[in-house]
Amino acid sequence: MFDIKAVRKDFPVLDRQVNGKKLVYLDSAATSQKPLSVIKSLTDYYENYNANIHRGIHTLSEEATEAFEVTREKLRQFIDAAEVHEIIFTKNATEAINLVAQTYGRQNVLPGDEIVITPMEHHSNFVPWQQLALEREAKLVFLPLTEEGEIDLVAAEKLITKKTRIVAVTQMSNVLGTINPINELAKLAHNVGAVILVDGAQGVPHLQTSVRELDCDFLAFSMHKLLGPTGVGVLWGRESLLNAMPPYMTGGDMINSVSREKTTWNELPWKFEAGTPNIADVIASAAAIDYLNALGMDAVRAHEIELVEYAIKGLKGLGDAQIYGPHDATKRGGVISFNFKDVHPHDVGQILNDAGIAIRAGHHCCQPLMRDLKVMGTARASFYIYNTKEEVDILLEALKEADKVLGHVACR
Ligand code: 7TS
Repeated sequence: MFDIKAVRKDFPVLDRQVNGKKLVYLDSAATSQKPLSVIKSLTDYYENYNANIHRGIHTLSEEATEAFEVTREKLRQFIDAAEVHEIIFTKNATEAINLVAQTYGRQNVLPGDEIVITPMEHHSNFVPWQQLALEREAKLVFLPLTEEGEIDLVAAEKLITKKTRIVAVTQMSNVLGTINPINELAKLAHNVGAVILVDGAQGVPHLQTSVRELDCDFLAFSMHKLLGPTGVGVLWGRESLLNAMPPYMTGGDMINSVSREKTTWNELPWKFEAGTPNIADVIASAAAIDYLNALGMDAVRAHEIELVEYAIKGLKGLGDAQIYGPHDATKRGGVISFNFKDVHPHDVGQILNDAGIAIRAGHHCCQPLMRDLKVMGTARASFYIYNTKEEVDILLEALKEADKVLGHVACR
């Protein structure tokens, strides 16, 4: 475990007040807060070596290029990829998934083929596959969930068939918190000759992730959810697959040679990085990875389990809260979606905001799942390394108040 007081000191925003109360930030699943080292890395780049990369032969450009590529190598190690050129920078997880759908997907999915997803996917790992299926006259197949909000593996075995080309699944649900059995799904996909894309937007920030152990084919995530700046997404893919895929966007940097008649593509990873990338934010992402490595991902996970266990117990103690997803903290990540019967989650969110508590309320970009759960939305508290049990207590106290304000009658 780590020293939580020392961790909190590294996040300046945690000192601020909201509505006259000390901020309790419980919305890290939307975006995490950033430590000083990340913020300083950004200003250091702009103050000392701002230059475009991969082109100039001047010192500033060389320094920026080196720092940019250092992040790529750190990411390779962080997710245990075999090759550094398998790491592609995008602007977010959404773009990384779209890249695969529009290149690998278009190339490999034919009429009558099937794309397998789950009902718990974020729209980012849902709409691109739905649109691809419509375009290719392919079928979108949904793996059913159990009552507890876990993927039904027995059903999955029957639904992943020779017709399946792609299985696209989240590593961790941003609503239910469920941690999915990627390894088992990868086996099922590979047994029928399909590939598996893992949406790691929620998983990678919280779980020690090895693409070799998961045995997946693509992994997509966003740095802004793991202490990094906004505007940096990561796509990891197997070298052989990336090499066989056409480019996603064309233009500068991604070419090898251009003539009036013809263009040839640059090698990996640059084939997929057209134009000037998000240099500053990629460079500062290295500080985010260093920060998590220093804490240790095992400790990050242990801290999260402790908080989730504590919060679920507390929420159950309130009596009126319906909690979605598995209740066992070891089977889920640090997001807890809940509802007070009949009370609109936005009202819960508003009252909590008055108490300085930031949660998210709504459909969480998972409208099909909301329909399955038969709710219009949920309130969602999500935790990260800087959250404490005291903050969970503040949340629980504020919910008790909300219960009074919103009327007990509505909650029964
Ligand atoms: N996949 C999952 C599982 C997510 O939770 C999110 C963002 C994304 C993909 C998309 O990430 P982006 O960086 O490309 O936007 N999830 C949320 C959320 O739960 N609240 O705000 C954003």
